[in-house]
Order: sequence, then C-alpha cells, then structure tokens
Amino acid sequence: MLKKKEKYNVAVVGATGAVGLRMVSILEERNFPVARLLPLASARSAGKTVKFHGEDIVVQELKEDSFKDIDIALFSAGGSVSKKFAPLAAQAGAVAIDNSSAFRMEKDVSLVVPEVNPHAIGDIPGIIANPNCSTIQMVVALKPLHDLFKIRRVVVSTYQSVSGSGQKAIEELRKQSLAVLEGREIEKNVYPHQIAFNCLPHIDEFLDTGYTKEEMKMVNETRKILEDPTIEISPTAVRAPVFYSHSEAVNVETEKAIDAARAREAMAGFPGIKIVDCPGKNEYPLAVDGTEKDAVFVGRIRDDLSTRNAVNFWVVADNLRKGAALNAVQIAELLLRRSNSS
Ligand code: 25A
Ligand code: L14
Repeated sequence: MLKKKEKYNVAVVGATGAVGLRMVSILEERNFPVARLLPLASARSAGKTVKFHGEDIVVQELKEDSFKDIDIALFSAGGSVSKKFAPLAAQAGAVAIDNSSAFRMEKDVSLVVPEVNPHAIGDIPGIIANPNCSTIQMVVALKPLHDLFKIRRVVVSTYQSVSGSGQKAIEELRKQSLAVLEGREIEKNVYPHQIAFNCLPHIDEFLDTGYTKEEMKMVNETRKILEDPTIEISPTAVRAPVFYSHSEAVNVETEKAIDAARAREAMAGFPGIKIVDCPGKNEYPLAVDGTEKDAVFVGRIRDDLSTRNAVNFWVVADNLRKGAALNAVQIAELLLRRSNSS
C-alpha cells in the first residue's frame, strides 16, 4: 500500500519516449500531487530536459540506485528495462506501474484498467502492470457487455498506428510517405516492409501457432482483466499507416440475448466510453479525432446479421494515452485514493 502523503515523489522511466513524455504531461494535466518528478532514461538521453509545470527538469540516467525516496515509478522503456529495474524500484519501497509486457501475465501481478477491474490492484502492490494498448481499449468496450450479456466469443481485427512502436516509427512513416510521393527510394528501419500507404498483418513476433505475440496478448490479457478464462478470442493485429490512435473492428457473441440497441445503451453508460454513432451524418469514431483525447470512442454498433446474439462495433482510442500513459496515471490515482481512504 502506498503510504499516505500530501505529495509523492514520482519517477518516469523512459521519460523521453513517445509514452514517457505523455506520462509527464498527463501527471501535470491531472494535477497529480507530485513533490518531485524524476525523469529517467538511457545514457543517450541523460542531460536532456522535460517540461513539468513550467519547469525544465533534467533527465537522469537510469541506474540501480535511482529509486531512493521514490514513491511511484512509471515505467515505459521496454520489457528488458522493466525486468531489471521494476523489481529494484519495488525493493526500494516504490510502487512500480509498468507499461511493458514483462510482468502482465505473472500470477501475483495485477493487470489493471481502472474503469474495468480497479479491485484487482490488491493490498501490497510492488509491481502493477499496465495492459497492452489494443487490449485496454477493447476491454473498456467489452466490460459493460460482459456484465450484462456474458461474452462467449470475440473476433477482433486491429488497425494499429505506428506510434505504438515509438518515436522512430513515427519518423519512418513520415519519411517513407514523403519519399513515395516524391518518387524516391524508401528506407526501412523499424518495420520489415514499407509502412507508408500499406498495411502490415504483423505486430510483434510470430509464434509457432501462426499468431503474433501482440495477438496473444489480446487473448490472454483480456481473459485476465475480465476474470473469465472461458471467453474465446480470435484476433488479427494489423499495422496501418496511421500516426496516432488504434482502431479495432470487434464482433462479440454473447450467452444472453443481445442486440445493437441494448449494446449501445450498456456501453453509453460506462465510464470512459463515448459513443459516436450517427452513420446517417457520417459520424463514427476516427483515429484522427480520438488522438489527444482520453475517451474510448465506440460506434458502428450494429446487429450481426449472420447469427443470433451477436453485435459488431468499431472502437478507437489514443494508444499513447488511454492505451498507455493515461491508464498508468489513472492506476496511480487509484493508489492515491486508496491510501487516502485508509
Ligand atoms: O518491450 P515492450 O513492452 O514491447 O516495449 C518496447 C518499446 O515499446 C514502446 C517503448 O518505446 C518501448 O521502448 N512502448 C512500450 N509500451 C508502449 C505502448 N503501450 C510503447 N509504445 C506505445 N505504446 P518508446 O519509443 O515510446 O520509448 C522508449 C523510451 O525508453 C527509453 N529507454 C530505452 N532503453 C532504455 C531506456 N531508458 C533507460 N534505459 C534503457 N536501457 C528511451 O530513451 C525512451 O525514453 P532513450 O534514451 O533510449 O531514447 C530517447 C531518445 O533517443 C533516440 N534514440 C532511440 N534509439 C536511438 C536513438 N538515438 C540514436 N540511436 C538509437 N539507437 C530517440 O529518438 C529518443 O529521442
Ligand atoms: O505490449 O503498437 O504494450 O507496437 C505496445 C506497442 C505491443 C506492441 C505492448 C505496438 C506493446 C504495440
């Protein structure tokens, strides 16, 4: 349990990355009670500064003893950094909130989306895992349906933006797009194929089953967060030439009778969801509209005409905010409310 204090010392590991920068700005936006902000990154970034409440704070190199006097440490520097340093942060007395995939499926680590399973946080969290971005936006939409209609099976295809692979990938899409339009050779560094004006049915590594790790994260993490190992999930994860925000086409089959109207009503009342569903006016969720917003946007809610008790919808969220940095800060806020009420 976080000790009750007026203000907390907060470290951000990977503070110069696409997610880390947003962790810092979201702590500021939401007026998180920060006594001292400690931005940490690799030696490459040490000495750079990040802005926090008008101040330029110097980024320090992440070291084993970085976590002295830290209460909360937000991690987004990749799995190997988290594996090594999150346990050190916990040993030093901090709660580590980890955005990597390193600890998500460990039995003793809770995997939390505050709107969905706040109770999962547990009493003595050393490390709390932040789920995968595609999983977060999907489970926010699925939770109200699961509560009312009990989900049996989900078929999902993702349309994921390049920002999920970090700052270098954002640059790659920009440079390749310019090169293609100007008729020059493209350069490939981050992805194995051209991403400009192209879709890649490949996110993270392939497994022997023919599925990717990203797809299996959606299966395993969804079951853990919804606390129901019986839900069947059939995913296809696709990288789209989009800068920010992930979109997903989701088909849900339920045990109890469901239809579009009932699904819409259930989702509309759920915290964190915004319904954008007026096809007659060309209104549906779009990646370009969801970017820099906090909500999970749902639209195109309609009956599945091919079977009973099934609906289709389209869901969009900012992968760097609700999919990563915002969710992590919301977990920190949850810890805070707990320590204030005890
Ligand atoms: O294992 P996972 O969980 O799958 O996560 C893998 C990666 O996914 C991103 C995140 O990348 C992470 O590194 N990520 C994780 N979860 C995500 C999510 N939900 C997610 N992305 C989206 N949604 P990132 O680019 O966002 O952030 C990287 C940050 O991590 C710091 N870092 C890396 N290794 C570190 C480390 N910090 C401490 N110790 C280490 N060993 C990294 O800092 C960044 O802050 P940096 O100093 O390495 O790089 C910052 C600047 O340097 C430039 N740069 C990057 N690589 C090179 C480089 N410059 C020269 N040469 C390079 N090879 C960057 O452009 C940046 O400006
Ligand atoms: O597991 O869009 O959190 O590349 C986050 C970024 C998985 C891949 C995770 C992406 C990663 C994802």
